[in-house]
Amino acid sequence: MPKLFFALPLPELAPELATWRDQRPWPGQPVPESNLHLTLAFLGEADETTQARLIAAAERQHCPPFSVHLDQTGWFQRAKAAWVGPGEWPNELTVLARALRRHGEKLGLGNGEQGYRPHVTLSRKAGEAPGELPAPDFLLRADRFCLYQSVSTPDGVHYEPLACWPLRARVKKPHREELTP
Ligand code: 2AM
Repeated sequence: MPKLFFALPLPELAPELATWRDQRPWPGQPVPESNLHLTLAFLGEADETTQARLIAAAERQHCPPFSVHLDQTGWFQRAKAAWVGPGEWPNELTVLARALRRHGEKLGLGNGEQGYRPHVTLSRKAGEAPGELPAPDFLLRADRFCLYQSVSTPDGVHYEPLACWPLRARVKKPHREELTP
């Protein structure tokens, strides 16, 4: 069964992030540019029926577009992942990530973790944190999110989008009085 996760794609930022990382001492094995993403919710292995249910739930998900300032570096010691991420982030991101995690949990998916720390993993197998560096300064303009599957190949893992949805605010239904002339 494929491993799934929801994430923000980084079509404009991925090349900039990879160049930025490659221009300075950065620990670990670089994540290929085409694999860079900002995870919203990790789901894990899901069969086809569960996949279809996730897609149906994501289709009904509303969230206005938002921007995230990636201005920090960090390191997850246990996962050995070195990353860039925001010091502060908009509530929309927290709410979207939580909603997607809950869709997964209702289907028996997820890793049981409740906290959410947005980040873009730039390298894996990093034995140490990124050293003292000028702070990153990247603006992620999020206007869609995707359901990805991890595909293992002889060249390593690739992340393939199964489906993407635009970020759009819920359209407020007008009150009855507003409808009558
Ligand atoms: P990360 O790189 O943003 O940390 C696909 O495997 C993605 O899901 C990875 O890029 C990783 O996100 C995240 N992921 C993998 N295993 C995970 C786990 N056990 N718990 C949380 N996130 C995980």
